[in-house]
This record gives sequence, structure tokens and C-alpha cells, in this order.
Amino acid sequence: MLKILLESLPLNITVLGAGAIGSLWAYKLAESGHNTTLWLRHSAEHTHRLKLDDQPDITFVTNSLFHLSQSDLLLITVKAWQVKEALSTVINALNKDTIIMFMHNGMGAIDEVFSTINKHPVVVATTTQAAYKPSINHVLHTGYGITHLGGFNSKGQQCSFLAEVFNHSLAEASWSSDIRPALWRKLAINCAINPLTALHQCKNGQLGEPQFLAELKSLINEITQVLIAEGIEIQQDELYSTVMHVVQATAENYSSMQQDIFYQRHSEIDYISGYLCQTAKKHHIDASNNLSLYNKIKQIEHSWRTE
Ligand code: KPL
Repeated sequence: MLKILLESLPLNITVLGAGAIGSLWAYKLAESGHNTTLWLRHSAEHTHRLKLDDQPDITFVTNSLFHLSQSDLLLITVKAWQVKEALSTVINALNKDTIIMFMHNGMGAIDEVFSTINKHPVVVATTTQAAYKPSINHVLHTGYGITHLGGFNSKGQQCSFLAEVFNHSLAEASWSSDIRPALWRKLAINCAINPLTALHQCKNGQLGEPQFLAELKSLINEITQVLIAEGIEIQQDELYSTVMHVVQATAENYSSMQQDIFYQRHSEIDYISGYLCQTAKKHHIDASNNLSLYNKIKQIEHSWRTE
């Protein structure tokens, strides 16, 4: 009964950031009946048309202060390094009861803004749904995955109903009473795959080739030690199998960091390998293989600015 009630209750939702994942969720949430609007960085128009795969267009209202102030949920899907600036454009217009949910790769970005949002219920989500945006008005759902949601503060812990809302819009989504293991496991996968594919400008599947085996093992050895020091139950062999499973399952995809480096865009390296190396340092763990990859990606980014 409660399930039916929750599933049929339309929420007012603002999605901040219309990248591939933000657009996918905005479409799915709107399609399942929620009053969904978009908040975009550059919005000359008051509406934005979005098509998912070959489904009909949905027209979203954009950058409406009225809708923002009425939002039950603000879903922030910008990249980790954009969180601070994106949040500063909307925070003053929010109702104090608005739930703020973050969904991005990497860790550490929420800690940077937490003092400005801790009066709100704060929820964090990590997803393995895959999406690609071939053009500004079109998003493709390129792979089915799982979405884990969990509270980031005590008010956020009380928002487990959101798992029903998200699962109803795009399964599979579930609530974790402790979201940290899911966040760390996703970070671990990103630490192993993203910088290597960015550095070698290869598809995820190529990491399954023998020349990457030794480096992947060394990276995963360090990553496992950091996760264990953070209280996450994991074993090196298990993490290696998980990474190899993702490499195979996404063999034909380019990682998000490969794409960022290819298009000379600011990558998420500080919130992926950077966060891992900082945590390793805190625990006096040698993470020199991860640090070396971190430095190489930073050097590439730096070279664009000095060209
Ligand atoms: O999350 C990813 C990313 O590209 O950022 C992986 C899991 C590596 C899939 O490409």
C-alpha cells in the first residue's frame, strides 16, 4: 500500500546539470509522473527539449526560481569539481526542507560544501547506469546498471522513500543504510579504469590485454589497502574480479576520463585518484602507483594551459 502511495505521489524535482546522467534521470523521473524541471548553467531559453533513445521529446521548464523554491528534491548531477560553483547559484533559493541529492563520480566534493547545506537533508547516490549525449537535445541510455542511494547526514538518512521513487523511474535503485561501502567500491573501480584509459586513450576493454595486467594489479593492491583502512570489507582478488567484470561489460565504451582528456576538458582526477591518494596518506599507505597516474593526468591537464 505504502509502495503504491509513494510511487503515485508526484514530487517536485529540479535536476541541476543536464549532462548524460542528469538528462537520463530527468527524462525518467518526468516520464514516471514527477514534476521535473532543469537548472542549466547557460539557459537562454525558458525550456529545454529532451529525447531519450527513440522515445518522444519531453519539454522541461528551465531555470525557474519559482519551481526551484518549490522543489522537494534537488538532484545535482554536475561533475565533482563543478559542485561548489553549481550549488552557489541555487542554494539561497531553496526551501530548507528541499532534499539535496548528489550523483557524480568520485568522492570529497560534498565534504567541501557540507557546511553550506547541512540544514537540508543530504542524500548521495552512485550509479552504474550508462548514458551518452550525442547532441544537446538527445540522450541515449547505453547500459543498464544499479543505483545505490543513502543518507549523507542524519536528515538524509530519513529519506529512504527516495529509493522507491528512483526504482519506479529507472530500476534498479535501492537504499543503503550505510552508503560508504558503495561509494568506495565505485571509487575503487574508477581509480583502476579511468586514469589508465585516459593516459593510453583506449577503450575500457583494452585494459584486459596482458600489457596492463601488472599495473592493474599494483593499483588494485594499493586501492584495496586504502579501502580496508577505511573500514570497507574487501579483498584484493574480489576487487580485481570486479574491475575485470566492468572492463569486459563496458569493453566498447570510453571511460568518462578518457573522454575528458580527449576533449581537453577538466577531468575528475582530483576526486578519484586524488581522493584515494589523500586517504592513503592519512593512513600511511604507500599508493605510489596511483599517485604516479594522478600526476601524469595532472601534467596533461596542465600542458593545455601552457600551450
Ligand atoms: O564509471 C565509469 C566511467 O567511465 O566514469 C566506468 C565504470 C569506468 C565505466 O566507463
